[in-house]
Amino acid sequence: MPEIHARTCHLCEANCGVLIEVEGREVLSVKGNPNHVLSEGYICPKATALPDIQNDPDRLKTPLKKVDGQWQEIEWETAYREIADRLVKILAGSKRASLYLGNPNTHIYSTTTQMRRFYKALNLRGLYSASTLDQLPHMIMQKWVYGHNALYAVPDVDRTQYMLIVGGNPLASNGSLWTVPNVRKRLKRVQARGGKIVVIDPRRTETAKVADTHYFIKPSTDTALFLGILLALDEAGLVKPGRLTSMLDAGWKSAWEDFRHFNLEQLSEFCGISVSNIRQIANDLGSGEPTICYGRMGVSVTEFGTLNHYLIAMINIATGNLDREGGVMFGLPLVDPVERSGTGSYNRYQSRISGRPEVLGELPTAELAADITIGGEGQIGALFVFAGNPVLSGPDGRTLDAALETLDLMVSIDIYMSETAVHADYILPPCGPLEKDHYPLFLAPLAVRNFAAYSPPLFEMEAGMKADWQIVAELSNAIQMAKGDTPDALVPPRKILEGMIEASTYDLKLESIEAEENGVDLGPLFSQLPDRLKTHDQKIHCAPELIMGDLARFKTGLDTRDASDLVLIGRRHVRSNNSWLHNSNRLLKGPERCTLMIHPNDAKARNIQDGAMTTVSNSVGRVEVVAEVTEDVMQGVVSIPHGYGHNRVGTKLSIAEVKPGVSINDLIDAKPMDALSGNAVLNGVAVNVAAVMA
Ligand SMILES: Nc1nc2c(c(=O)[nH]1)N[C@H]1C(S)=C(S)[C@@H](COP(=O)(O)OP(=O)(O)OC[C@H]3O[C@@H](n4cnc5c(=O)[nH]c(N)nc54)[C@H](O)[C@@H]3O)O[C@H]1N2
Ligand SMILES: Nc1nc2c(c(=O)[nH]1)N[C@H]1C(S)=C(S)[C@@H](COP(=O)(O)OP(=O)(O)OC[C@H]3O[C@@H](n4cnc5c(=O)[nH]c(N)nc54)[C@H](O)[C@@H]3O)O[C@H]1N2
Ligand code: SF4
Ligand SMILES: [Mo]
Repeated sequence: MPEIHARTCHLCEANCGVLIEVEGREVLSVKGNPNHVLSEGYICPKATALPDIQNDPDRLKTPLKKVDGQWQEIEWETAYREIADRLVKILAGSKRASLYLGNPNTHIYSTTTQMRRFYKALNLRGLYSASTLDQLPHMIMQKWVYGHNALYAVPDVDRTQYMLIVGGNPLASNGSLWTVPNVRKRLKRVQARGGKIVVIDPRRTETAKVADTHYFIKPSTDTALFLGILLALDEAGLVKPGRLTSMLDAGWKSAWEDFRHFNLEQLSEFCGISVSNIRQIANDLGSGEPTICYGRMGVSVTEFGTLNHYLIAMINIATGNLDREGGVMFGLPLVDPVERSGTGSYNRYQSRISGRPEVLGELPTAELAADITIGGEGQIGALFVFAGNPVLSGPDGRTLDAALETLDLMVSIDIYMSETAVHADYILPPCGPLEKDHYPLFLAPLAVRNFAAYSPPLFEMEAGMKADWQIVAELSNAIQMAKGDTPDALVPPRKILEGMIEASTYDLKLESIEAEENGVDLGPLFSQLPDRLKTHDQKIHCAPELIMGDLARFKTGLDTRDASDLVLIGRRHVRSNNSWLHNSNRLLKGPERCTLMIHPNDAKARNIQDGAMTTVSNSVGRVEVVAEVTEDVMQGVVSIPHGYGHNRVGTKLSIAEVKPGVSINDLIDAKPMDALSGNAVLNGVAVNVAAVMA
């Protein structure tokens, strides 16, 4: 008899409620759960791929060991022991072990509960992760301004009257650092109550198309726009922090002195948005009604990512919209990272490669290849990659490809023989997505409403398989034993989660949350300042020294920068998920998605027809990709989605290989970074584009 199971989709930050109809182990259908407290029936096409991942014949089911270039199956215990022995020998020399954590870790709460054990086993100093390809600028800004790296100000879209979206495309991404299922409906509701949505993006994105206004912006120039908005607010007498005033430190005054050194006309020219349009945006943001300024990937993965997020925070403060209903607000999740963990470290040690400070325990992923290949004390000899695919997702993937081959030991914990895993000596594959439990540990703090939801595993694990957390815990223990240490006792993740929930300020238990198939609504976001601030004086720090230093650096660049001919940006599509959801027929069907979007004028100047093959090249690399001539991308800008390039030798992704596409990251230089966070610069890269002669 078919049965319907309610659970949460763990594939992205939205955490939609899904209803999965099964008969035995067969999935008959996946539908949105209309009664879910957050998603109200919404799902995106990716949810329907959950069974495709679960049943994918390419998904790895047994631990593998590479012997003379050939993969052999190996028992778990043997794999653990061999890895541990090899690692201990490496650690006894001058080389170190390192770890790269990929994006899916954000969605696997259970492994988080075992991570400390893993770090200890590896003697880890400096983690590499997808965070330095993504949100580290937000986090370090939050530490410096609000006093804790996890104090994310979430757009309270359900009660706002105006939202400025800069460098984010939630209609494709389903929201980021913003758990907001069915964002389309929520944005439409803003418009239905007379509010406005404005998008700033070098591409007329899916979100731009539903917005009231869209402005093109020259890539990597948003800092100028944000400064321009601040100046225009000042000029119009709209700087009104209101009740926040008493929470602002002395830096508020000095920051404004720095802002006023800029010139609105020059800023406008730099970013390509007219002075009158900047004034209009400022007037709307400062109207006194609840408004939001929100920025995401497009303003994070640039040279001034941290500065950009600081300026966004200053705009929301200047208009009185931080900690205000309908503005941007801090969540109060059931399990609260702000209360549970330290505020975050900075500069405890430096990168061996560049001398850059460690940021929140992270080293820049853009330096990973160099850390493997450049000799000297502390060179990486052993690398563990956990749910990550940096060969496709990090800058200059070809160089990393080559670097991984030189490691003394590489271990990949992954469900697929990916472009990265293919370089490993051992692959340890965890169980399928429907065989594990889910709790939105990292996502609930980012949600538009405080909520909790727990999904138990839908299926029992297949014989011989293990969950991610088990692999991490057991491997760590084997390493500790090989070192001659006694491993710590193993506490299962569920038990740890129960403890975390019991320690929370809410009067709830895991069992009662589990019993609520539609999730538990913990109410709308509410005002929490100044209590929630974690700065030593409980004030908002408005002029952190390092950020103000970077503002000065931006000023110097503003006067000297010259524009390049064509610059490359990335994009996301609602049917893909970074580099790893291309092995589902259901998601892959439809037109070719890995195309070079190019404006008609730029195409014409190069004799490029729609659908023709082009070469895109620069000093880093060269790819051949089909042109999609479209006015949706601004003149001077071309766009290739990231996560493609599934034609590397030795991978096992038979569906993805049919439409391999090319990797945008083969064109991205690993050297430029956000000076403050070490975040990679993934957009705004100069390229040459030419037609391929038939
Ligand atoms: N040019 C450019 N590059 C980008 C971006 C961009 O916008 N432009 N975006 C960046 C961003 S925001 C991010 S987050 C990164 C992502 O970068 P990564 O995290 O390095 O890459 P993913 O593509 O998410 O790869 C995830 C891997 O985890 C595996 N996996 C999936 N589920 C599980 C699981 O349950 N357990 C285990 N063990 N493995 C699993 C998949 O098979 C895949 O190999 O990419 C970044 N790269
Ligand atoms: N379907 C799908 N959903 C996803 C993912 C996915 O791969 N596919 N990935 C998930 C992950 S890991 C993340 S981090 C989020 C990201 O979520 P978002 O940030 O919402 O997604 P992006 O599509 O990267 O949006 C970045 C936008 O910035 C624009 N942009 C590029 N350069 C600039 C610039 O210089 N200035 C401005 N103003 N804009 C610029 C791009 O054109 C793009 O529209 O999405 C998540 N959700
Ligand atoms: S938006 Fe799509 S991928 Fe994200 S949680 Fe919802 S159904 Fe899953
Ligand atoms: Mo991301």
